[in-house]
Amino acid sequence: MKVAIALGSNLGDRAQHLRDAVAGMARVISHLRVSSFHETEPVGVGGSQPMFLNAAAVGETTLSAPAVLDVLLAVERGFGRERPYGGAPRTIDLDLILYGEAVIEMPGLIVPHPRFRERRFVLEPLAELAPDWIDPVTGKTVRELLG
Ligand code: PH2
Ligand code: MG
Ligand code: MG
Repeated sequence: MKVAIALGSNLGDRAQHLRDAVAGMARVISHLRVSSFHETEPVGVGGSQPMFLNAAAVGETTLSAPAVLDVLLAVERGFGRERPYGGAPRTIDLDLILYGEAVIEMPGLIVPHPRFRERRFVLEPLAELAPDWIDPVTGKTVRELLG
């Protein structure tokens, strides 16, 4: 199955964190392609936070969506990611955005990611890689969602 992942970091050596996360994901996601890195203002996290470096990655996997999520969380833990509170600055955040054109709702996992349509920091890098991927919920392509 084709998968799309959003990457974000706003703590420490952000570019290195993105590169290391790509290397970690490449062990279970083949044909991995990575967007350019986008420096973005923090969105919706309140207070003052460092700027983010965001990217997107797409590839192929034989894993189920929950198994992909487990890998993403394991890679995050490998960076010593802590979650002191929601929206806290993070060394790395890996979000599963799209899993083919599947719609999945289960405890702890909603795909497509419920907020990706409003997030330019996800759509812009993703559009570099997969502008024609159709969001199964709205029927719009990534390019159309970007507007
Ligand atoms: N991630 C969030 C909330 N806000 N803002 C930017 N610019 N980039 C992010 O990756 C990001 C965010 C929740 O994970
Ligand atoms: Mg996130
Ligand atoms: Mg996350």
